[in-house]
Amino acid sequence: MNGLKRGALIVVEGVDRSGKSTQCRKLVESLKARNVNAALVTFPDRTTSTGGLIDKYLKQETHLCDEAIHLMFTANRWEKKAEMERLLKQGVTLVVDRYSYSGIVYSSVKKNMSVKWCQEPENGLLKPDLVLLLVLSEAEMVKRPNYGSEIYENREMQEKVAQAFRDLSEREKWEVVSADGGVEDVHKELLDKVIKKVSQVGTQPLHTLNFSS
Ligand code: T5A
Ligand code: NA
Repeated sequence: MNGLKRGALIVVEGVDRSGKSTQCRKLVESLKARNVNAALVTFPDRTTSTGGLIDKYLKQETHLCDEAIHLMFTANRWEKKAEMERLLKQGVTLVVDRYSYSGIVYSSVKKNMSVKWCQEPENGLLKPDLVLLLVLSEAEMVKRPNYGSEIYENREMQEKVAQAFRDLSEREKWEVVSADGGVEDVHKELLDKVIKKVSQVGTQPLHTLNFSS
């Protein structure tokens, strides 16, 4: 490296309606207000060619078999890898709304695909410096605006996803943050962790994901 400090790759994960998009937007705003160069990245990115197909699948306007949609979500991340790497190396901190972990968790709870099979195509994508898991309690989950009509927006699926995220967070030692508080309380907790990480990454090299089991 040329001594230029790179940006941090920050990922926010959690079940549907845990407040990820709200929090990611606020994190970018607060970082910018502190003169930290930051940008928002969202997965799935519904604006790309694979994203258009994913959007139709989620809205149940088209059908794809489980394996095919899994690979579409992964391809949607691969499409953005080069741009993300370029921005990080230019010193831009990326706040990422869902990433490979959503890909692995939502697909593998369907049971017909093993975790190992789901992980494989994610290997080689950029490895986050920090993963923040938003955890929503049962009591709070029922208070959030109703699920919409997208394909995974049902209680049974979300409970399986919540459990899979909890298991993964223990194994990978993520930062777990309660999503039950008000928007500002959750934001403050996340921002503290993000600012600490941004100041730590400095000139550290970027790594890639390497799931092995
Ligand atoms: N998926 C995704 C895969 O299967 N594989 C993959 O690889 C990827 C990347 C769409 C689906 O795709 C699946 C997972 C999903 O099922 P999406 O586009 O991220 O993924 O989903 P969205 O519908 O856009 O977002 P979510 O449903 O996940 O919601 P968020 O972003 O967690 O929540 P947010 O911020 O939009 O807030 C939801 C509501 O709650 C309120 C908000 O105002 C909003 O109304 N709210 C709060 N209310 C009270 N207290 C708080 N603290 C609140 N924070 C937010
Ligand atoms: Na969202």
